[in-house]
Amino acid sequence: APPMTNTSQSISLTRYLIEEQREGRINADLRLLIEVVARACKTISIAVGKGALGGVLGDAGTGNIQGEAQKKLDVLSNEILLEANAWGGHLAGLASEEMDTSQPIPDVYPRGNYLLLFDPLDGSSNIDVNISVGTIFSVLHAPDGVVQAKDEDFLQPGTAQVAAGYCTYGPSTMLVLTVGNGTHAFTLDREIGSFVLTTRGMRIPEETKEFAVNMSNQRFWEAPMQRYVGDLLAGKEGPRGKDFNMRWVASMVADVHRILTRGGIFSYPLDSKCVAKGGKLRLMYEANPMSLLVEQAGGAASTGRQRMLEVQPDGLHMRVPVFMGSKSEVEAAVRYHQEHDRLE
Ligand code: P6P
Repeated sequence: APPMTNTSQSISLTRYLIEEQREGRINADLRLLIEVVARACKTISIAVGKGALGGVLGDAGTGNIQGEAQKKLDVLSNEILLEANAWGGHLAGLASEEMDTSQPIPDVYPRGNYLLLFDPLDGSSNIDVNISVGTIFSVLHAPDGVVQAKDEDFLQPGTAQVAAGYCTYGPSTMLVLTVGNGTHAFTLDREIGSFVLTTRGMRIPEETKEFAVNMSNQRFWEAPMQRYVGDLLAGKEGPRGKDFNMRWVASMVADVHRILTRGGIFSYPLDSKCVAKGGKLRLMYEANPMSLLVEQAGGAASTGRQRMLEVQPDGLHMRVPVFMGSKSEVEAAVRYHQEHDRLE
């Protein structure tokens, strides 16, 4: 790739996507779909950035299928993404964390053969305390001949994703994207209003000394997770032979972005509070898109017992345990689970 010497050399998201299309990795429809999602993320970024001045903080007074109270910005972000993608002409259906079932494309609009899934504003409990939140999205092909998708058309494993990405609304607004040819980061240039390529080919270091987990759940974890984290905390004198640091933003996009940038392992394991539901985080529009981004950056992603991208979904809102990040650390965490299961 040409060196980015100055802004006249900078590569916009549009130019990056045109280059991918020219090399035959994506078609015009998928390019358009990604551009529409990116534009919606810019609108969400502006709304999120207004904070208390935008009159959109606080609860919406409604709940979603997860039984979670919705923030006004959850609902607003969901509406922005629905509106932006309904008329685009490249979709056979849409699914969102905020909606019980997938949404058909209104009859007045043309159809395409892509399916878009998203978590419009993940980590929204952090909104009211001004901590980074993000939008996560995943793109699948609709099954052949399907022009009005039903829920079951979305139930494809993560390996079937043709694109995945997130937008993190932090000190800067960044779009991180893969179309299956590496993971790349774009930073929003607010003056010209476009995403500029700032890291081509993100790589997660194979080793790490940093783990991300909500430690307050420790007494609820299953045995292999107790042992794994206990050994991390034992540090240099323990079986891992090195000291570890911990970070937990409680905003998956912020935690995973840090890990894509400097390494680490993110985990939201099974615990006795969420085991009945299969885990806390959702497969289709959280774990799968993040897992594709992480694998494309040389990392690994697992449920603790299975490669995340090979999980066969049984529902739009299916939950899974999550381990993702530095390859050798994820493999270590998986080994604790495998040893436990072998002895059981
Ligand atoms: P906890 C946010 O609600 C979220 O879905 C993820 O973004 C985040 O990683 C996790 O839940 C935080 O969960 O139990 O620590 O609040």
